[in-house]
Amino acid sequence: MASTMANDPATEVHGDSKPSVSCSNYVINTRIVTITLLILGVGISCWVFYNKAYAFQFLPRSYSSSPSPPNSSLGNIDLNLQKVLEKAATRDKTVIITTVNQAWAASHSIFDVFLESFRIGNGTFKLLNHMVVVSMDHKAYERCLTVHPHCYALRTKGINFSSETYFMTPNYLDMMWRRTNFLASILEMGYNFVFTDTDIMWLQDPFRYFFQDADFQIACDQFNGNSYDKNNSPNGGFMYVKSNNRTIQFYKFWCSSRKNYPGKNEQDVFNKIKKGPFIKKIGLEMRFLSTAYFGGFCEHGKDFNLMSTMHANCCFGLANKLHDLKILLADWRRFLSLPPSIKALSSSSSWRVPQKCK
Ligand SMILES: *[C@@H]1O[C@H](CO)[C@@H](O)[C@H](O)[C@H]1NC(C)=O
Ligand SMILES: *[C@@H]1O[C@H](CO)[C@@H](O)[C@H](O)[C@H]1NC(C)=O
Ligand SMILES: *[C@@H]1O[C@H](CO)[C@@H](O)[C@H](O)[C@H]1NC(C)=O
Ligand SMILES: CC(=O)N[C@H]1CO[C@H](CO)[C@@H](O)[C@@H]1O
Repeated sequence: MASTMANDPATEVHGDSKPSVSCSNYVINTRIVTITLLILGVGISCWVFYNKAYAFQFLPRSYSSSPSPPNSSLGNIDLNLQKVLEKAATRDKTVIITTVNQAWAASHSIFDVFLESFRIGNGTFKLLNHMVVVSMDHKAYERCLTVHPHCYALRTKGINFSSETYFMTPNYLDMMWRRTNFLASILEMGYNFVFTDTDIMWLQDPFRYFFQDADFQIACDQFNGNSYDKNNSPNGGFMYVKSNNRTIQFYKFWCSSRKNYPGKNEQDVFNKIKKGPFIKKIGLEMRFLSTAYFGGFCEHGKDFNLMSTMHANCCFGLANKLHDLKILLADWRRFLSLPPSIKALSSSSSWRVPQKCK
């Protein structure tokens, strides 16, 4: 996935509203590491295939200055993002956010499959009107403009997030933190969001499955049956976060905790801090979403009638994900075409995946 942000001399964020939140303290360091790796040629030769939960993989092969935004005074940038959010938001100021780069947004790649899921999902088509596609590079932005009404370019000067990136390399970490910081600024601007990885298929409207009383709810790779239990294994690829003082404080804390866990991605750090006293102190209501509704290749419920989203987690490699997600959508289509009496049976259907994702 994506991320690192703002207010760092090394990065220039198209849309970071409040420089007060920074996930990017280590950008310069990690950039130096990245450059060193590249010089050594390590970046090209080591295919670290270790992606457990994460969707986005980026290879740090290309590392060059991306085009800086035409005119990057912070005021303009905020206005840009503000405009996109205003247009896309629901009446209660909620947006769906996903991030893409060139490799993922390319024609016939994951982004197309992702959009297809909204079109064939039950009650999901209308949700596309509320989705903001955040692109990490220019090609992804151009591609978005051709297929979707709400596109936003999140740009980083000097870092090229265009291609696949090795899981847990410095470039990967920067992207993940940048994303977290970006989401923090969305909250600060007063918008609630559902963040979704692009390798999550939206099969049914998730809003009817969300907890009404939670500030922060997150999907899981494995779910132990208790939505309050912080021992669940969360997956940052799918979260529903309401904008309020508690969540804004929490995101600031999350971002600032990066420095205490060098080399960790935002999900690892989340797992470090989720049980800490800070959450209690600010009174953040955190819940974990059941895999019966928000499933994935790691774990999922059996009843298609309940299934809201399916994530290509526990899978690495864009091509493998793409292969299996297409089969997953075919399975879903087949389920939808069953006669109602059969469809209603909880055992009417089963997934033929994971295959390549195994
Ligand atoms: C970033 O990397 C991609 C993929 O390797 C490449 O096609 C593109 O030209 C690069 N962008 C810049 C601005 O260097
Ligand atoms: C957040 O807290 C401030 C005071 O600390 C208060 O003025 C404001 O209304 C609060 N905002 C929300 C959204 O609760
Ligand atoms: C579609 O969703 C509605 C509720 O929003 C539900 O009543 C209906 O059974 C769903 N259809 C299928 C095929 O799951
Ligand atoms: C704030 C800023 O960067 N302004 C620049 C916008 O672009 C023009 C022309 O490229 C520059 O002259 C400004 O300095």
